[in-house]
Amino acid sequence: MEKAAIFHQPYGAYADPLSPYCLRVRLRVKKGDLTACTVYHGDRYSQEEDQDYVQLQKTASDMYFDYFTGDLPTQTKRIRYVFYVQNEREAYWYGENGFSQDRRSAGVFQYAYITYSNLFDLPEWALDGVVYQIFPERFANGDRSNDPQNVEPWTVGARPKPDSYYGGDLQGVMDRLPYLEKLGVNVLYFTPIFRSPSNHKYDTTDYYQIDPHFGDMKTFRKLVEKAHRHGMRVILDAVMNHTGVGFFAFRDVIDHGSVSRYADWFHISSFPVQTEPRPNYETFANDVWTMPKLRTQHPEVKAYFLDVAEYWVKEVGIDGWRLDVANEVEADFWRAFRQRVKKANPEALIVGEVWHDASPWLMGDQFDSVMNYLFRDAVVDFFGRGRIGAEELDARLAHSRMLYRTQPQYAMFNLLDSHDTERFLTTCGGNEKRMRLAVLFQTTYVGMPMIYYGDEVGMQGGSDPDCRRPMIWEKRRQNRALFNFYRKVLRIRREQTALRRGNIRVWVAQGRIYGFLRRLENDCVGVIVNNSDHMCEISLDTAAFGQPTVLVELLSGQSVQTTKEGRLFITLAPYEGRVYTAPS
Ligand code: ARE
Ligand code: CA
Repeated sequence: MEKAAIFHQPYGAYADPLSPYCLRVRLRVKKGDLTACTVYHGDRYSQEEDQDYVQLQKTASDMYFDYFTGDLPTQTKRIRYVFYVQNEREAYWYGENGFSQDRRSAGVFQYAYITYSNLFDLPEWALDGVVYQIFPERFANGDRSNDPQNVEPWTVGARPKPDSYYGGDLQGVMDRLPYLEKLGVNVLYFTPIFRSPSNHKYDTTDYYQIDPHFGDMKTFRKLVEKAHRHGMRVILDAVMNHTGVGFFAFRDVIDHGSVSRYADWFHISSFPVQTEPRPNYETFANDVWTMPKLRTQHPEVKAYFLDVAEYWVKEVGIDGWRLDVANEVEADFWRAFRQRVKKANPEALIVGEVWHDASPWLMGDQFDSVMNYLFRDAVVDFFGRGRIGAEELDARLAHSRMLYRTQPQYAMFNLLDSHDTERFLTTCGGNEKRMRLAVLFQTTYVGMPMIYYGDEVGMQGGSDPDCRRPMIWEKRRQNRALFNFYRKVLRIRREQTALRRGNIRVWVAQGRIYGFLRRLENDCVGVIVNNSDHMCEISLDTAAFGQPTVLVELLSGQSVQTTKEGRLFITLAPYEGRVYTAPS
């Protein structure tokens, strides 16, 4: 047995209370090494040796490891436990002292008490969320009277430059709510809408004002109210890592230098403030002088921005925040942010922008979710560029899920692309079949699918700013077949609870064929994709479906027979995907 590969810790993703009376534990072991893993558990004050046990199941594997998972029931919320790990040759107890053939010497892991704050308080609605990302300057122009000067023509051929304007606004979004409803999304994520001099508005001047090019407070309140009436939630972008140079506090420092009462709201190395040849203050990224970085550990800065966060949730009624550059801001700031926002509205959702392993922020005390770029990277490599096979796709996805506790996995913003990346169809070299397969995958996987505006009608574009072209509204220029495909897969997601709330297990990962099962109690949905340009025949096990004699394919509506041995034989066309479930 490869003891060095065996890992557990009694917190975080490895000991995750799902309720006060259930602790989900996870054990990581060398791939293929263990034949069984059992956990003996009991109340940590009990005098007797614990006789209750749970058999763990292998629930995921990545390149090097298998992950075993099981749920330990508890009546007292106070748990101690020890693993019993076995392979063909050996068996050991594994506790906090390490491995031993003697149970007592191995020691026990302790989850002292499942407190209220140990629980992950994810709002229930997130489980059913389908997100649509709107870059307001480019989505729809509903009010010409607020257009910036020199707007460029809103055409299919438009190619935005970093400083282009097209005139999109909030009225435009409001007018298009029926379109969004028809598509089947129910969460709108807006990139910044507060007053700012740029087209993207990540350099905020005033956190309490809607940018006049987008509308005013009245329009926004109306939009929120209407969105809610259409069953849609509204999430705004919280840019609290930095401000714009026009923000009142930074202006004050420019005007008054070191004696400004806001001088230590920023990271300024010398006075007076200068922007040339290089800014003498910290900024977002490399010397982006228009974005001075905030000192979020400063009590006044903290107080100011927590008020902002609360105001939009409590007074205006938004449903959550997406946090810009979230991994460069003080964790204590985000902890306080969570408390203020959840107090104002316990149903609010907090989504960080973290492009990498986000586990420190997803322990339950900071964010509910992140923009899932690890998902995107894997999907780009498999579907988009064909750089990896199904086994590696499965390993990368499993690895990224295993970084996190259970609940945040269900609230991930699973994106194919965003306003910061090349568009996915462009990544696919314009090959719509590959894009559709990726969309099918995205909308059946664990977590919230996030659609970047325009992807659903076949928009293309390279990286920023080309990915921010004005939305195509002319019907004959839209890819309506793709739009209808999105509607269909989103409808399937709505109709199959297992796709939203079920667990996930690999079904097949071989060559360019990838299949997985989503299971919720007795419901099971199986998804399979052929990400290759040739026909593939495959035989699949149907045990997870309860071995029915017939399965229904949900994209075509056709039924298929399974064999007496409980197998399903199918032939997949190039780039074909299927979704199976047992008839109800
Ligand atoms: C502008 C130009 C760009 C130029 C950039 C830098 O348009 O072409 O490269 O300036 O000079 C906003 C605007 C951008 C603007 C930027 C600066 O939307 O158009 O770019 O401000 O003025 C990292 C961060 C991540 C960040 C991305 C962009 O970690 O937080 O970079 N994303 C957010 C928003 C952006 C926004 C800002 C932050 C600033 O979503 O839209 O930009 O408020 C790797 C790294 C990641 C990195 C990622 C992308 O994977 O690991 O950390 O993200 O690449 O670079
Ligand atoms: Ca306008």
